[in-house]
Amino acid sequence: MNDPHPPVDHDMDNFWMPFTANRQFRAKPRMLVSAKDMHYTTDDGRQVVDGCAGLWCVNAGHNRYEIISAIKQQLDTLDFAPTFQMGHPKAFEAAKKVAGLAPEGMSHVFFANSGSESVDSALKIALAYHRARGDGTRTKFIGRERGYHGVGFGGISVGGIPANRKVFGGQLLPGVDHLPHTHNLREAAFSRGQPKWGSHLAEDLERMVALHDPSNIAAVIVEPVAGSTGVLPPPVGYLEKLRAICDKYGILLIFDEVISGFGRLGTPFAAQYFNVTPDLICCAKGITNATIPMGAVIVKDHIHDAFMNGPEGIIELFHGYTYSGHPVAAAAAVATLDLYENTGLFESSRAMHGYIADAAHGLRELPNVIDVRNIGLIAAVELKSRDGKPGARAYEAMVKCFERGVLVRITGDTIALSPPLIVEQSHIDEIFSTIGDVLKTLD
Ligand code: PXG
Repeated sequence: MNDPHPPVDHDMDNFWMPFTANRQFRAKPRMLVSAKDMHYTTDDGRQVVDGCAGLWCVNAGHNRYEIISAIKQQLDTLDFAPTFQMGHPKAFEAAKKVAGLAPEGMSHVFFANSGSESVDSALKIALAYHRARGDGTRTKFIGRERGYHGVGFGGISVGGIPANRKVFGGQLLPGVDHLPHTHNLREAAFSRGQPKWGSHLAEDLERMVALHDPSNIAAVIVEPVAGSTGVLPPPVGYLEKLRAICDKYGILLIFDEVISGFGRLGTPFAAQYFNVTPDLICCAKGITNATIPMGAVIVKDHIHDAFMNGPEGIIELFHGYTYSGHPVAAAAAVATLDLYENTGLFESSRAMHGYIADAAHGLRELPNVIDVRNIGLIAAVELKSRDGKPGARAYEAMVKCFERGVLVRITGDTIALSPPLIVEQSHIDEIFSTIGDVLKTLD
């Protein structure tokens, strides 16, 4: 028998941890050694309820037997096969499953290995599409302030995170402009679900079209719900306006659904929840329940078809990754999407939407709480920043919650919750009562 809690080697010099205060972490590590369903187990044997589905990715909960066994079986059958000028059945099966969840008319799937790669792939497909149609001057991208689209140079260019621009700004893509973000505490604090204020901000796209000329703009990319930069549900009518303006000027609309995809809002994609269909969808994370890295771009049929007009012997899209459609990731995706479907997970998770909203908004009177936001199975509590120390209060809250057995994510001074879709009322009670208790202890 494997020891479920083997001793952890605390010699931690070699792993340069991503998006982490490495020295602070090494001084006081938080180690997770196993997981099942809604819980992690720590190296000191404590159970921690997962309030954020890992990193917004373990949508069906941890270590689901159906997915793990499909991965093991695939490894015993075909460990790797190229998908450049060769094929293997699982990649085609996985693409069909993903397309089956996508909005009508989006039935072509390009595989990558992460959200960041899916974003770069989508941006490249947008450029290549316009070029294939003889519209090659359309090269500019419009992103949005506070957008997060991963960490590739394409993604940080269209993204709107000041820290990225501070450090890497010298070498971002040149032809990019940004819509204003939609966060406004004065107008929309404590909105339940979509804020009523703010749809007019989409009209800024008209100003950009006038400035750059539509003949130069390839695509607009937004997260339908911004996650990483603080949980920002779109104002009522906002996405519809973006769609209409893009249609008017022949601009492609890309939804980055890396966190909103695969049931986070109770529908397969946010596109269906908001009833706004983009031209391309970027996704990752929940596509394999995070067991094996995978990302994808789902493409509208007419966009895919525009590539298929040249001579049959040409490579239509000069792009791809060694591991695009990797057999093990593809097997994980097929098993994951089957599990979502067979258990009716997206539908059943909707029963928790109101409950998590109530629990989150129940914290509004606590000290330092300046906003509460929610949509689907996402909730956020924004705290007032300490003078001169942005992020410090939320960091302390995160550490204290972890010590009390609840894992939360923080971004700036916002605590973000995005539990696995199997979450039950008792977990939500535990998560929010712990956050509430912790907030009362913070100065
Ligand atoms: N787009 C969006 C919208 C994302 O949220 C990415 C792209 C990049 O995905 P990869 O797989 O390359 O990391 C993301 C990633 C958080 C958090 O706590 C969010 C992400 C990653 C890590 C933490 O908000 N989103």
